[in-house]
Amino acid sequence: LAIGIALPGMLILGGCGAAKTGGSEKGGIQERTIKAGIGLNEDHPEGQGLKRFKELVEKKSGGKMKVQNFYSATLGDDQKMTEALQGGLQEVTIPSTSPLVGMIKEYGIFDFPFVFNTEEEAYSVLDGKVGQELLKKLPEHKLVGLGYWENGFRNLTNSKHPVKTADDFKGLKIRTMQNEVHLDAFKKLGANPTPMAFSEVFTALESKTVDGQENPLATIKSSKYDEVQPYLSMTKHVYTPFVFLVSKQFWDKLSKEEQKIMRDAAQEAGKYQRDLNRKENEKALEDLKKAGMKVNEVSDAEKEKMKEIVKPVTDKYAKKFGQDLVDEMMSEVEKARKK
Ligand code: KDG
Repeated sequence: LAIGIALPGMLILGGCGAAKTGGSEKGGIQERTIKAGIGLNEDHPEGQGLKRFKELVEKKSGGKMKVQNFYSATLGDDQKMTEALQGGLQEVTIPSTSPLVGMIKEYGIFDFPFVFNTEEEAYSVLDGKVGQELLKKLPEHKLVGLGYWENGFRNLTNSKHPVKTADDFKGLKIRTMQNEVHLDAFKKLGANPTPMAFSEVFTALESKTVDGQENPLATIKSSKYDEVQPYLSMTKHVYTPFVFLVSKQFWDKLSKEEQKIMRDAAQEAGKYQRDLNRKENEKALEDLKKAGMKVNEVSDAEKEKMKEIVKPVTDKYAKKFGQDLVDEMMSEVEKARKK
């Protein structure tokens, strides 16, 4: 009788993506529900990419694997969702790598300012040896990484004045991600950085708790920061990626076939997401200008100055994260530059 009672319960759990029976030995495709959450909204290229992921998984599995998408941090911020994956309470999230640095310090190399000039340079590092080596560090933290999507080059917005020179950062209260490299770099520039979860940023800008924030154009537009931030400065100071994470507890229950469906869908949707993101960044610039934001470029000479000012920060963290890894990243960038 006990078994008779336990079995239906287990089947229901299986449907929630938490099958207790080792699906990996069984092979085939089972009924699964995959809860996927992100911090950005549905309009953002990340939201559109997640939609594509859902369509692909459902199609490839003949409708057996269902993906439920949650946007705008309704399941929590990047850190909270990552913890939910580790605890087996959520199956998928696609955070910035920056807030993961407390867990895997090496991810901090992607927070170094002014490393990449183009998206292609970033792709060559992320999809090459360095990026793949870092994905291998995830399973010991109960996570599986299926590749990198694009957040992109970050630009500064604020409510005080245009930022054209390194000096213009002085005294600005800037929201940053929860990441020590970002914090130290902005401090070096004379700004007053405040770490904060993404979901709190709009309100903090609106209430003037902070003067500014920095994010890629697609985020500035989709999060409507133009309504509360008059100045947009094209600092392009850092490229930050997204990493596609799956709960290892969930992953280990999947059959090889199911794992392949997830992997292929994350990669296909990721390619679509990166293309869309680049297009959206271009379009967003025009839209933000039309919406009345005062946009200024930052000269290469000023960017060089900013890079020089933050060099002690990158030198310090290169030692902490591993000089060899940083050198490998830089040599990959050099190679991509010659192509
Ligand atoms: O979905 C991702 C977002 O939660 C976040 O990572 C966006 O770049 C971001 C930020 O500034 O927090």
